[in-house]
Amino acid sequence: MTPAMRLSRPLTIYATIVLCLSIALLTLHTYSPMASIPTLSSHTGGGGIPPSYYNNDGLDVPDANDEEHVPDVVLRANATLLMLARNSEINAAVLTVKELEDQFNHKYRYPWVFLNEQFFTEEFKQRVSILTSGPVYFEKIPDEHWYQPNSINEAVAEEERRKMEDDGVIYGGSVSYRNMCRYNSGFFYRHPLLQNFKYYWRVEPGATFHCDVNFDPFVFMQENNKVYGFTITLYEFPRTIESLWSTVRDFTTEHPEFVSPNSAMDFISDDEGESYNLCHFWSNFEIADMDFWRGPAYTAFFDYLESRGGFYYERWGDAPVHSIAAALFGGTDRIHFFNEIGYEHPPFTHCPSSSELWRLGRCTCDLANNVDYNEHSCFWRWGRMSGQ
Ligand SMILES: Nc1nc2c(ncn2[C@@H]2O[C@H](COP(=O)(O)OP(=O)(O)OP(=O)(O)O)[C@@H](O)[C@H]2O)c(=O)[nH]1
Ligand SMILES: [Mg+2]
Repeated sequence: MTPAMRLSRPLTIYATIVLCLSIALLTLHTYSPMASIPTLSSHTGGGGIPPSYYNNDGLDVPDANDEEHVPDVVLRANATLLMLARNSEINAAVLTVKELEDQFNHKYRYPWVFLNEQFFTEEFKQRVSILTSGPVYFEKIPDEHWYQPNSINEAVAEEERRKMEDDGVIYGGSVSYRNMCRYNSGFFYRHPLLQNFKYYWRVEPGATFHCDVNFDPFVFMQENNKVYGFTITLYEFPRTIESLWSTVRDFTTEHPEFVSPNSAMDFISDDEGESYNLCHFWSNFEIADMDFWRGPAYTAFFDYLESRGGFYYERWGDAPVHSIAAALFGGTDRIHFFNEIGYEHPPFTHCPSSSELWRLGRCTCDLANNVDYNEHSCFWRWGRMSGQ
């Protein structure tokens, strides 16, 4: 061995160790979701969930049969998961419940509330109850909250349904769909059981959750004073809401005091309120504050809408009704886009727009299949306004 070789040997060993360590670190970064949490904020763009909200100290998964092992989980927000469903939707319901339990709720164990205008069957209750990690309630909706009120002239309503059906409007001829839209607009949060809760996450049978949710969205809502959270934005069918915007304008003219100085008017109107651009948050996913719906602005607003009868004479949906109210009375700062939550309600999917979030959430959606950036979505308006 030459002196030069003797000198270079420790250097070679040192270089090899550094190389191996680098490869190990790179591999760890690539395959361990938790490894990237501290750097998350730099990858999520403006307005994402800050790293401090993530449950990154390992998941303390409860075993339903192990009474002694009570995981260190604290219910930190007054919130519930909420599903309106028919007994006939049991197969779709259990798939969605299991998915959300596996991806989110087994770590947080929030209650579930199931609502139905009929009594839930024993089969429904049993098949759902084996999946849930927290308390579960199966509630019948009071009749007076669900069915078409006597104030509606049924002959007029029937004629309008017939015309809408002739025009090929989806659910145009359906009374039960209208009951559902009106219920979701103005009644669910009045259910006696829901008086105990402030926040809810609306979940529909058949919806798909594509990513692990390793943070508590309710705590995020609470700590950031948010009233409404969404994942997907779309355009409404104009034929279903022909007089909704003029009704909104009449209401805000009578009650300017309810309109937030920071209103999200630019999301719902392209001409400063003259007309509605049909944009709405797709309400089959909602994480929201029921005290906002119970508050003076929305209560007066819903009563006003109800007095015009448009839930039955037209086919006003809860999505535009909630969205317009959140935009005008809540305002931009109180509405949150949950980019992290991969969500699908056929035919549309929201997949997190950053590959970092997609990897962290172990998402099953295709990054390239994201409704946010196609022509069906209003998201660009939200992005422009909110910086998200
Ligand atoms: N109990 C009950 N739930 C209903 C009724 N109609 C709709 N729902 C529920 O209300 C929610 C919305 O109804 P959907 O039929 O999914 O309406 P949609 O999402 O606008 O339409 P789709 O594109 O067909 O899904 C779902 O959670 C349904 O389970 C009903 O008559 N009774
Ligand atoms: Mg649906």
